[in-house]
Amino acid sequence: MVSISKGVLKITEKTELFEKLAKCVVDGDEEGAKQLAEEAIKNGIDAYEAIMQGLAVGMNKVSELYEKGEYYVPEVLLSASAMNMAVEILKPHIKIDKTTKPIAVVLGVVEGDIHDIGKNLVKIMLDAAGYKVIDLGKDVPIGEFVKAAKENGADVIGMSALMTTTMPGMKKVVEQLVAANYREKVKVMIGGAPTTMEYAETIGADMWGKDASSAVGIVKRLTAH
Ligand code: B1M
Repeated sequence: MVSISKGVLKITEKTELFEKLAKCVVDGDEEGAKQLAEEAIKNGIDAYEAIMQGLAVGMNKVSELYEKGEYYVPEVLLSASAMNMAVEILKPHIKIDKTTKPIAVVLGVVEGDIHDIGKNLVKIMLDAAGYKVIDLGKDVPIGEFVKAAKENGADVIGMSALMTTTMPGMKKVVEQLVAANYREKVKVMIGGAPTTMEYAETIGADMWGKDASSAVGIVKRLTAH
């Protein structure tokens, strides 16, 4: 655990704090992550910077370890929980421009699919970045995406699928958007282990997200005017 005095930190101390935040996520250290998030606030560190340069860096490392087979689902869940707890402390301190309408993202796992670990990470990252996330959860009926997008005036629909058998649900959502004359009003981002950019293009989605961190940059690009 770091011990940091109150006040403005030097760049090296700030870097050290970010590295420790990242390590807490990798280690699934919930208490450590919470304590460091509080230290960051006390020391006037920008909350969004602490999330992106600390917590998110740790989560990306966790994804790498999972892909290499060095981490399993329980470790990923613990890391996500550590990240989530720290985000909850940092989130109220994120500087958001309240004069403009927040960008709204409807997010969910497509029908027939209950794998929501990745989607929840995407939610954490989008939340942290200040987007308004309408989380439809998992196993979301196809029609719910279009309905929720219309009801909330969403800028982006984000869909996740983890099975080759449920991926076609994403195509159906895009088809429903076209049928409802709503395709021009909303951007579509997809993600999940079996999906690819090529698949996104095939089904008429706008973008594919490799991981939770890249989802933030994608929403930013898709909604830039
Ligand atoms: Co299941 N499962 N599972 N499973 N499961 C897979 C997906 C599978 C590949 C395992 C295998 O056979 N090797 C296989 C699917 C095969 C196929 O494609 N057809 C499979 C199967 C078959 C099943 C069941 C059918 C098993 C059964 O009951 N016979 C059943 C399905 C039930 C259903 O959905 N209807 C089932 C059940 C389960 C559990 C409940 C036990 C559990 C899910 C718990 C939960 O999610 N709450 C589970 C798990 C954990 C897995 C594996 C092991 C791990 C998935 C995961 O969480 N990855 C998985 C095997 C594997 O992937 N190696 C497997 C970690 C997560 C962080 O990664 O979700 O890819 P991921 O998300 C990443 C990126 O993809 C990206 O960001 C995330 C973070 O960086 N991303 C986005 C994700 N969504 C995004 C959206 C975006 C942008 C980026 O924009 C919108």
